[in-house]
Amino acid sequence: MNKFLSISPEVQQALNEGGPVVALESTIISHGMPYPQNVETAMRVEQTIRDNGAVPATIAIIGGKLKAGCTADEIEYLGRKGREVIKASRRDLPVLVARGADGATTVTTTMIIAAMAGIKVFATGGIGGVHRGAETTMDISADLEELAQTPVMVICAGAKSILDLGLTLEYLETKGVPVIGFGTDELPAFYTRHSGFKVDYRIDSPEELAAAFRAKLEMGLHGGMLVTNPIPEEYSMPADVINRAIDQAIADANRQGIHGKETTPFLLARVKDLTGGDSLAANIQLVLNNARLAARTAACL
Ligand code: PSU
Ligand code: MN
Repeated sequence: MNKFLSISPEVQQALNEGGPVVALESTIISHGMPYPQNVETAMRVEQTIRDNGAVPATIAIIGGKLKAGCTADEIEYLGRKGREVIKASRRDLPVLVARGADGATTVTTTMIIAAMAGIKVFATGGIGGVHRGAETTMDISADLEELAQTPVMVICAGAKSILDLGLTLEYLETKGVPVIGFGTDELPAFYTRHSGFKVDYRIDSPEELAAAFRAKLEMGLHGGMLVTNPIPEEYSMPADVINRAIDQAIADANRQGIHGKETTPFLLARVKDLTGGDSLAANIQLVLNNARLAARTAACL
């Protein structure tokens, strides 16, 4: 085991026994939702994974240690500190670890640490991607590069239209990342079930998700697999409401000169404010839905 990694006893035992484990990210806790809903949601997501027969491993960087499996106290700490915790992507790891600092892991760093620990399935809300206007800003999330190289299945609810969804799919195609729709042919757009873009393949069962990913691993093809799981109909938002809020949030970000790693957290917080909390309720439900599917899929692997 590598000296930077700290695996909780419960997660280690499940891994030793070959039992199902599901990784969870911490940027969604500290930067993706407000306190205290962030901590409540993180704990509900862990419970949902347990209820579906798997062990949750919330991933974060605490005191310079790469943690696979956070305690309730650590989750509370990350949630309470919120945006004061450094949002840690791949490029942040060397300095944070050397300094013994804390970091909230994005999809990228959660994949890296999950792979180090031997965890194959990871549930989250939404991934980063190619931002609108990337043809001039070059703002493309490191999440896409990580999906290209690190062997973890990422189960999400698609991507928000704060991104350019068409360009995000093109990028994933170039990088050889399979994009699967769970029970759908269409890429879900996070708050809504529809984007107008097609996924590569529709898969209808956790067994087949596991079989496809196992085949990828056994062939030695590096990189991950992106599973997009639409938000349950009853929790999805009206497309016009959410799209108006997103357009407004992007205009605000441009006017305020928001850029770099601040862009995504700014847009998420602004959309939440503009929709009066409805988007937060939808966000919580889709994460729980992804946690259920991830636990069932991990059990098949
Ligand atoms: N998209 C969401 N919710 C999130 C994120 C993205 O709908 O919480 C977070 C994830 O941690 C993701 C990160 O990995 O933002 C992407 O940030 P960036 O666009 O700066 O790469
Ligand atoms: Mn970016």
